[in-house]
Amino acid sequence: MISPDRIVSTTCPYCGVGCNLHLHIKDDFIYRVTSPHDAVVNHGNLCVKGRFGYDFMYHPDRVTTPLIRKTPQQPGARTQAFDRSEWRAVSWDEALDYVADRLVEIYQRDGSQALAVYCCAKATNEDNYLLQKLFRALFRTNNVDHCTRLCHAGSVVALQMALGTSAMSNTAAEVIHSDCFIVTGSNTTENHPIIALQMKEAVRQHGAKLIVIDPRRLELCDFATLWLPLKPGANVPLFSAMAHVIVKEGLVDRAFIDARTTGYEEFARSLEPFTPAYAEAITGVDRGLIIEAARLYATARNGAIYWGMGISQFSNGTASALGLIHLALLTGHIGRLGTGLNPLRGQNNVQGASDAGAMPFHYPGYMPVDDEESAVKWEQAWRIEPGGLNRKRGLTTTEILAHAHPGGVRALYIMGENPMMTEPNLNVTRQHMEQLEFLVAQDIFINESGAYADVFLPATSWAEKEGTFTNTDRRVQRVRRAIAPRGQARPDSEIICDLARRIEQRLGRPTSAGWEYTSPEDVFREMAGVATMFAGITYDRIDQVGLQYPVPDETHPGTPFLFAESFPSGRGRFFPLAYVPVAEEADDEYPFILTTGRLLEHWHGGTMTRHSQLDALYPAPHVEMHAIDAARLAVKTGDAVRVSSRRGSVVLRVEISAKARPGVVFIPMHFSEAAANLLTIDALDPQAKIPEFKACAVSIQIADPTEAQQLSAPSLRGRY
Ligand SMILES: Nc1nc2c(c(=O)[nH]1)N[C@H]1C(S)=C(S)[C@@H](COP(=O)(O)OP(=O)(O)OC[C@H]3O[C@@H](n4cnc5c(=O)[nH]c(N)nc54)[C@H](O)[C@@H]3O)O[C@H]1N2
Ligand SMILES: Nc1nc2c(c(=O)[nH]1)N[C@H]1C(S)=C(S)[C@@H](COP(=O)(O)OP(=O)(O)OC[C@H]3O[C@@H](n4cnc5c(=O)[nH]c(N)nc54)[C@H](O)[C@@H]3O)O[C@H]1N2
Ligand code: SF4
Ligand SMILES: [Mo]
Repeated sequence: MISPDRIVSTTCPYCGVGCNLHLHIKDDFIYRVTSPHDAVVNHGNLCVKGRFGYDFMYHPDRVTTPLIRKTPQQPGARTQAFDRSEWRAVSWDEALDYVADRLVEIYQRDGSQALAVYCCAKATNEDNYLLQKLFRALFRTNNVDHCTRLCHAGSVVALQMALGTSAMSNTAAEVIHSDCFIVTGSNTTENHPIIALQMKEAVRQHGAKLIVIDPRRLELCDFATLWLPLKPGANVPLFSAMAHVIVKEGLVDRAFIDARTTGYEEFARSLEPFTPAYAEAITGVDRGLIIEAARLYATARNGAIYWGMGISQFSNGTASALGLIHLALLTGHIGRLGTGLNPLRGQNNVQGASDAGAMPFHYPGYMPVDDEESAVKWEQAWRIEPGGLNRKRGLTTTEILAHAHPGGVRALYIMGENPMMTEPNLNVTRQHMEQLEFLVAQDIFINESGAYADVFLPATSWAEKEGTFTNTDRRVQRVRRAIAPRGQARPDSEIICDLARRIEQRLGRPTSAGWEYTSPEDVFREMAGVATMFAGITYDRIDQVGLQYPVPDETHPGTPFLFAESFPSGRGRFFPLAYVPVAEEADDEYPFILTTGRLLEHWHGGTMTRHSQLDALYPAPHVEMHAIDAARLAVKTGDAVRVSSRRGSVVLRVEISAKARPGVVFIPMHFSEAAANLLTIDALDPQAKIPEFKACAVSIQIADPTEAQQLSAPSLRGRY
């Protein structure tokens, strides 16, 4: 048994649950990860990623020196370079001077709109705050966004419309205080595993009733009272039919509706067509189940709703989320312990990156960029001349690449994202990437997007830097430097400040915005000085246990659940909804619906987990399908097939799965050798601009023997 030199307490770098990790260190090397039993969020439990997924930082492919491409890249003829021989190792000075020169040149030639930045939901609040500040304060652009656009954008817009705020209303662990809860569009067991444990405990120990609404037969269905297997994309008619039943059977909370909401009468009238029979015809869910689910949730003492990507990642994602919000407003299941509207946030710090202003429509603290008073506050904080900040909303991630053409976006700065794996319709995304004039990647690895870059800036991983992450419960928690940075890698915040000073010098505005910080805490203090929801949070106060914002002052204990008295918008608002089908339905040519998503062992584009020992647990992609479909195609588990959509095609092996339903196949998004996003459609939700990752039409053929030979040997996990 090794005895550690030290044990460092920090927060998991993978998902939004935000588990507390203890990193065991010997000779400046992390050899083991555990979690203490008194950890507030996870009570000592960790999933396989938290426990074993940290080792990517030691992988030989990790880049720890700044790099510049040997062959200068031209717009239209940009190529991918993964091989280190195509790059030149350079000093930090050379790399940062080069980046500053090129960005300033493009800014002075083409103006603010020619620059854009992708921030990073893996990086800290402080990192994201600084990067959005750099682009807003120096380049005067709001073309600032991050992967939240591909994630809960539909939920965020819907919650803003209905309640005036967008974070999870309650703490996930409060599920043990619910007597009925709905889990919909969330494969919680694989994607928020520790919250799934708490959900199962709520069912087993506390007798709560679980309603799962999901096209796939998820592991949570084993614990559910009801499972409603709907057709992908049919959320609106299903939730509206539940609302219809609640209204018709008089199960509404009339006192709550009168006191706390607006628009009920018109909304109730709009539900007329959404009868259970109509919903059954569209969703494929038995009307009896719809009625039962509505009654169970409405008559609960404390009902809660948890949801994920199966709600938001549709061209009707905003309407889908509104459909859920209506259920809570009708029944008053909000504003109390064990109730609430809970969009489970995905990345370790997607909540924090959004809070810190890494979005095109608002500054840190959700202060709108087009609101004069907000802009003035940040001009003062950043010591910028009055009227200096851009009042125009910026482009979203999905729009930034689409604007990569002369006269549009010319330079893109990507801190820790991977659009060439994670945006829809990759063949088109690739054409956009090729059109950029200048591309910077700041990451740990050269991922599929960084491979297109002109410059690579090596960042440290989460274990080599200080800062904070904000989990799905709005809990701001500490991240600590446990080991020295590998090679010349530097924390994101240091890279950004060093670059900002060089840009300021070139723009002739020396130190106006202030880029000299003594520590990440200093950065947090600056943000909390204006973004008042953090005003009472100090590093001292969150040294042991994080605090849930809003924390308005230093004596405030934090806010486990929101809306006890009112909503930020005053009254909660109902919005009559129409059913808009998915952009591409199955037909004779493309007879299957493809839905995409995640596996327990892997993370998004795979950059971290495929450089980790986790890869051995699930080394190759599969397309999951129902036994009936497999029989129809005359394939069995392990056979190689070609899956094609109107946009692209991939070759991978079949897995006949008990989770699948006939006509709907599932491909995980993690594997570059069969990238799901070569197939997906780039239809967007008109309000939230989120792509329709969860449904498109595909055909499936048995692969050529030569194609099949190129695949790695069949390997199956078969546990969930
Ligand atoms: N292991 C692992 N964990 C992760 C991640 C990861 O990459 N790997 N990523 C993190 C991130 S950023 C996020 S956002 C979360 C995402 O976590 P989830 O939201 O659980 O993500 P998905 O796997 O995309 O699954 C969404 C579910 O939606 C269902 N679905 C599809 N269509 C519909 C529909 O029309 N209606 C309904 N109601 N459901 C539908 C799918 O069957 C699936 O079960 O996970 C986080 N956790
Ligand atoms: N088909 C399909 N596509 C999807 C989805 C889907 O369900 N289906 N889901 C969407 C969703 S919900 C999301 S959130 C997006 C995720 O999309 P992305 O954010 O683009 O994906 P990741 O693979 O998580 O990229 C994270 C990158 O950050 C790097 N990194 C890690 N830590 C640090 C750090 O501290 N500093 C820096 N600088 N870099 C770091 C990693 O090496 C990696 O390259 O994908 C979306 N795409
Ligand atoms: S549940 Fe999420 S935060 Fe917890 S160990 Fe797993 S990946 Fe990390
Ligand atoms: Mo996400």
